[in-house]
Parts: sequence; structure tokens; C-alpha cells
Amino acid sequence: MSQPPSAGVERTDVQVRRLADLAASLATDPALRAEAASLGERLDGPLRVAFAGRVKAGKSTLLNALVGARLAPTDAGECTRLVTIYRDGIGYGVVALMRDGTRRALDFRRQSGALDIDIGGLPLPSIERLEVTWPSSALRAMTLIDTPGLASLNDENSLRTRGFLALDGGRPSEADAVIYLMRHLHRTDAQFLESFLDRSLGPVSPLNAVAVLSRADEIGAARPDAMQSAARIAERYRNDEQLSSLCATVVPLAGLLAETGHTLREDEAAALRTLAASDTEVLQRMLTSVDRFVQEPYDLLAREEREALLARLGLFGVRLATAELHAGRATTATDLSRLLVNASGVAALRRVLAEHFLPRARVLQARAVLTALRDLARRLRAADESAAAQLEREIERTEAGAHEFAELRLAHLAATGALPVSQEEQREIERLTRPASPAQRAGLTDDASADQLAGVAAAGVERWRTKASDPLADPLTAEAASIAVRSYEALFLAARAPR
Ligand SMILES: Nc1nc2c(ncn2[C@@H]2O[C@H](COP(=O)(O)OP(=O)(O)OP(=O)(O)O)[C@@H](O)[C@H]2O)c(=O)[nH]1
Ligand SMILES: [Mg+2]
Repeated sequence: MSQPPSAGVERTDVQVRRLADLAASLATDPALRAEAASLGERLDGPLRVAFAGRVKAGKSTLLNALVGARLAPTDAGECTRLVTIYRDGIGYGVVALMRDGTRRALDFRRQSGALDIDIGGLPLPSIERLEVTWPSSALRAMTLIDTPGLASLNDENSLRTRGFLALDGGRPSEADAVIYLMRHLHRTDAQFLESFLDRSLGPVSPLNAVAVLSRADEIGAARPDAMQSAARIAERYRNDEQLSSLCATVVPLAGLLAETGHTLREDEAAALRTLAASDTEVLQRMLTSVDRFVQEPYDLLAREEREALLARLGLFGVRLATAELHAGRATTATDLSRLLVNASGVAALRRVLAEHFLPRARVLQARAVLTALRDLARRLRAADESAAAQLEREIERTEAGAHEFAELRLAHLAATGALPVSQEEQREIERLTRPASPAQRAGLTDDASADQLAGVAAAGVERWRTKASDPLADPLTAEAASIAVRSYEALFLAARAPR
């Protein structure tokens, strides 16, 4: 493979794409070749974001909320025990990827708005994963991956998730980023999060992981201030040293409210209006608890309808919707949809994804694919030692030359608090490694002049060069400082480049 003259400035994902092509051309085994080709395609596709967390944490519900459609099953069906990838596409389709490498198209239908997949009698252990193709603008920027709940450290369903996310080492993670859901910080959450921990930027880092305090509406028996309480708890978690070294932030969220808000039907809005128009005393009595709501004698809505409302909104949602309807602040199904989505907190999660994950998508994907290619090279070795050695050499060269990877590592080190530098320097590194304009990375505004940018960049080079060459600096600080030097040098060049 010829090295382009501008390798230092060539986009890292383009270099990694070339490595995937090289791997595909070197592998003679059809399975390895197909794997290399699909790694290349992974770079062309959107960021792959996986939902992980304990059983019934609300993963599938939240996935549906982000897509705005009830695609992922939230019942106890067998599909909840499979890793399922939801991706944008031209047509609708569901395929089972079998352990033996074959693909089987599966039947599916929409049942009351929810996707119902028929796995056609295939034994679960024979299925590697499901792939759902669904035309959806929400899936254009991110492919979303539902994983089975982590129950214990080694039950069968957890093992599927652990394998997919590479929690136990071994094969590399198939996700570029992770949304980790927890209802409260349980001892096993800490264990799972701990197994994510990899100081060298592994599957999970503050750059590609966010924690969600899920089912937040249920806090304190769905009290009206449940979401405020959740916000306080999330704030506490955010300040937790261990947690903040593992994820970008902690977002309190009621996924069910968002899912239902995005998919509310007219008949459900009508049922809520009926309730809201009831005698205030009757309504209040019904809304004291889930049991009362279902069991109270009430002719206008059958028990099943009330149960269905609870399943779709939870007690908090029913209380909120009826209160707003009653007060005249909401009338139509559209009003109710907006109300539920706003109350859910999903907007904050969308913001985190847009600000933290998506701007780095290209580099995160390249990083994940490079790791996967290294694993592939290892397996190639058994069949063809010299081909494997060639691939490994090229991988090494790409990794060593790719300043974007070095910056990613620097950003990771700063975000995890692993660097023994002052708070001011940590903030500077975070700013410098942010996916933003050169001026913003230098701490200037976009209207700064080229000379201003060059001045700040030159001073940055000086400052960090001194630190990098300090014989007393510890190795991590020295490494970080040399990366910072190169970053400032790049900013200097950007300032001097013709505009
Ligand atoms: N009240 C409330 N209930 C929720 C929320 N999110 C999910 N649920 C309910 O919790 C149950 C589990 O939700 P799922 O989305 O299936 O959870 P999961 O993590 O995907 O579960 P597994 O895949 O089985 O591990 C369902 O009955 C949901 O309706 C929420 O934000 N609020
Ligand atoms: Mg699920």
C-alpha cells in the first residue's frame, strides 16, 4: 500500500477505510474477507450507539423514544433476549444473522403501532443477532442497538451483551458509543460500569458513553415532583468521581413518557380526556395509586383500557396528562404529545448525543474499526503469517501517524481526570481537543483574526513543549504535553493557511 504524501493531514477515517480494503484484499478466507468488507462499510454508515443496562432498566423504551416509533419490544418476549440493530434503510425488513454466518429474512407486522417480529421457530441460541432496517430520519445519524438486560455477570443474555460490547476483552466492541441506563446506582451497575473501565480508551469513555437515570417518573411513587428529584439525584451522580470518569454526564429521563409522546394515538388521547372530564373527587381517588386506578368502580373506561393507559404512560404520565387537560392547558392529542415529550427529559439526552457523540462520530468510528482490524489481523495470522504481518504494520503506522487518535486519547485522559495537571490545564486540554473550529479550540471566538489565532497557538506550543521536555514530568503528563504541542502546531498551521 502506498503511503500518500499528505498522510499526516489526511482524515483518519479515510486511512482506516484503506486499511479495511487492504484487509479484505489480503484475506483469502471468505468469512474474514466479508468481515473486513463490513468493517469498511461500518465507516461509511452512521455512528453505532448501543443501549446497555440491567434487566428492565428501560433500554428498549428509550430506543423507541429516540426513533419515535415502537420498534424495540418492551414486553417479556424472546426478542428482548437478542441483540438487535436498528438501522435506516430504503425498505422495511428484519433479518436474523445466524451463528453459522447465514442470514434469514423474518416475518414481521405492526401490532397496535408496535413492531412484532416472528422468529419463525428458530432456536434463540442459533441466532447471533437481529437486524431491523427501517426508513427513519432518526436512524440516519445513528444506528441504534438494543441489547439484552445485564442480569448477572454471567447469565446467557448478559453474555450476549457483554460479547457485543466487548466487556470482557476478547473480540472488540461492535458499538462506537454506549448509552448506559440505570434506575439508581445499584451495586451491579457499579460492577458493570467498572468492567467498562479502560483507561486506554476502551469501549466506554466520557467521550462515547452517557449514563441515563432511567424511569425517573417512578421515583417516590410517581410523585408530581419525581422529575425534579431525579434531576437532583443525577446531579449527585454527575459529581461522583468514578461515574464521571466513565461517562460524559448523567441524564435523568422518563423514556416511557417520550416514547408515548411520540406515538400517542387519538383513542388514547380521547381516553385521557374522558378521565380529565370526570368528577374531580373521583379522579383524585383513582389517581392515588396504580391499584386504585385500575380497581376503582368507573363506568366510562373499562379496566383493560385503564391498564393500557398505565402501560403507555405510567401513573405519573396519566396524572400529568389529566391535570393539564383538566386545567385547559392541553386539549388535543398533539398538545398531549408535546407535554409528555417535554416532561420526559429526552431533549437533554438528544443534546448530549448531538454535542458529545456526533461531532466525534467519524473519529470514534475509525478508532473502533481500527481496533476491530487489529483483532482481524490476529486471526489472519493462522492462515497467512506474512499477510497478517503486512496488515499489522500498516495498522501500526496508521495509528502512530494519526494525530486525531492521539487527540482522542488526550481528550479521554483529560475527561477521566487521569492526568495529573492543574484544573486550568485540564480545561485547556478539553477545549483544545474538542471537535470545534480552530479559533474555538484555541479559546477564541470565531471572529478572531488569523494573527490572534497564530499568536495563541504559538504560545500554546511553547508552553506545552516546556512541559513535555521537563525531565521531572511523569510519563502520562509528558505524553499528553507532546500531543498538545502537535495540536497547537496544527492550529498554528490553520491560522497561516490561506483562507
Ligand atoms: N414508568 C416508566 N416505566 C418505564 C419507563 N421506561 C420503561 N418502562 C417500563 O419498564 C418496563 C421495561 O421496559 P423496557 O424498555 O422493556 O426495559 P429493557 O431495559 O429494555 O428491558 P429488558 O430488555 O427486558 O432488559 C416496561 O414495562 C416499560 O413500559 C419509564 O421511563 N417510566
Ligand atoms: Mg429490552
